[in-house]
Amino acid sequence: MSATRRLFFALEIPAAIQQQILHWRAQQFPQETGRPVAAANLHMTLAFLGEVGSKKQQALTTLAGRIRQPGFALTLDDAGHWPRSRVVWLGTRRAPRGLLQLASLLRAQAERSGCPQGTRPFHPHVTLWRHAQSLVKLPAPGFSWRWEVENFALYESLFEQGRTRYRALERWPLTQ
Ligand code: 2AM
Repeated sequence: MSATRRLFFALEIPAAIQQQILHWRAQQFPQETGRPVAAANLHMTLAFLGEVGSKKQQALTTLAGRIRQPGFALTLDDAGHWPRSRVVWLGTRRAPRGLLQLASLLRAQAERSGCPQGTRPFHPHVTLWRHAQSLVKLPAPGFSWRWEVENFALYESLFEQGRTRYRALERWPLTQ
């Protein structure tokens, strides 16, 4: 059997915003909230693919490369806690149409290519904490980060020396 990789499509968060979020998180949450996600690992998943072999990866990247849609502005201005998955996240109060369209297309392509997408609806989020405590006091509203999303990427999830790291393998521009 050939080797597989753990893959997902996601939006990158600009490095300057990753740093601002880290700073804000340190001010807003106590350290015992959970396991903080490293700045470079902050991202927004569009479609999770799971363990994928090279043939399927090729098929998925060919389809991704055919996507033609304009970029969009994304604002992170919401936060939440999912006790079951023990995740604390940042999200958006108003998901832009372009974001929903892109995720929906990638998820449909993934499903058709043999990467089941499950039944839960897409909830765009950026995971901030993992293994969160059962009770988390969420920050007061008023925070907001906004940027122009101009591309999306295929990421590989690696587990090295006891740490998870995400590596962008390929990027596609959002242009019509
Ligand atoms: P999470 O941050 O909510 O855990 C890499 O693991 C990325 O893929 C993360 O953004 C993670 O979402 C997402 N992910 C992992 N397993 C998943 C699954 N079974 N379904 C959907 N997304 C998943």
